[in-house]
Amino acid sequence: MTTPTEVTRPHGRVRIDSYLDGGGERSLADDVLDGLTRPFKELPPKHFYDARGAELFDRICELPEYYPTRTERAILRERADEIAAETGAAELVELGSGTAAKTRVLLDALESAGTLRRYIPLDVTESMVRMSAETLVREYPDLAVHGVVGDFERHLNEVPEPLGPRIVAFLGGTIGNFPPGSRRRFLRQIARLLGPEDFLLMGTDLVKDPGVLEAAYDDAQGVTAEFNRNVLHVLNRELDADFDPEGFEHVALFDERHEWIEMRLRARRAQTATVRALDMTVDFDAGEELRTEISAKFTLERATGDLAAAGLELVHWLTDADEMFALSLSRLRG
Ligand code: SAH
Ligand code: AVI
Repeated sequence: MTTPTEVTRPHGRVRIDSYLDGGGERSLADDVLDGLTRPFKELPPKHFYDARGAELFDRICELPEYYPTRTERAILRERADEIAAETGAAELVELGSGTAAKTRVLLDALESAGTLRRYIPLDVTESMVRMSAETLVREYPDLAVHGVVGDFERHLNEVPEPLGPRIVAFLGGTIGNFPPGSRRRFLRQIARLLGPEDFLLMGTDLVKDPGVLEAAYDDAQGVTAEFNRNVLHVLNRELDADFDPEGFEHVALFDERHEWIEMRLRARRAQTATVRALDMTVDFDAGEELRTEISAKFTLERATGDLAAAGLELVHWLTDADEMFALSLSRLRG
């Protein structure tokens, strides 16, 4: 474990450890240097989520076309008591917790089961960790919240030692945003947070009709397009760059061979952006694309294979009646 750059205790039952100062910008700079100098330009999706990006993501979750959030919430509502009984969890660690909206369903079930003691949200968006911590201690009078502001690819070691049996929740299908090689590596790191009594509860979006998938990532109101372009606003602000977000078109395509959605930004015309903080320029030909996200879709076989590669075995596969989305409950292979 390393020392947090900042520890705050805004309330007797809340502690927030922050690990991002400086490191966040460094990693953005590294990702720009690495991803925008290649023939096929690419940026990792974690840079979408500044305060505006987090707000846009929340709006995406409410869109009629974006079925994952409401479907996962419905599965949780139906199965949370069973999950609470099976796990007997005293704490819930949540990776990429965001507003923790769906988390309440799990917290309610664990509270009713009488086992809940602590919630540990980990997210790169500091405002989200603080806001959800402060709201949740008001809503749950016996709950302690230990928030971690950090990058789950770099700061999983900073998750505090367990107080008792735990569930590590990784909801929303965010596991699909990892490229395939690093997805299994990341699952192995998550497995290190688990002891023999602990469980991973992971949300995975499922393979389905490409039309349904593409609509979910290219909504009629253009909210996802704005979310996609937000990464350019982040670069402009954080690295003193001058990308023209409106000079790029939002593209969302289902790649049937890889079974993933790709989001890209396509240059509407030839253009050059300057990234002053890195003393570099980035040229785009007309029609050139920058890949900003993949969102892999799963089958039971794919999820089981990924979990097995991380030393985890499936305990329950929980889906909705239409098999749009699945939650897997897994544990260390005995
Ligand atoms: N779990 C919520 C939010 C999903 S959106 C839900 O199911 O609705 C993805 C979340 O992961 C965002 O809150 C984003 O800020 C966070 N995130 C993305 N990349 C991250 C990273 N590398 N480290 C920590 N959090 C990250
Ligand atoms: C966070 N993640 C699971 C979302 C997804 O569906 O891949 C991010 C998102 N991108 C566009 N819309 C939503």
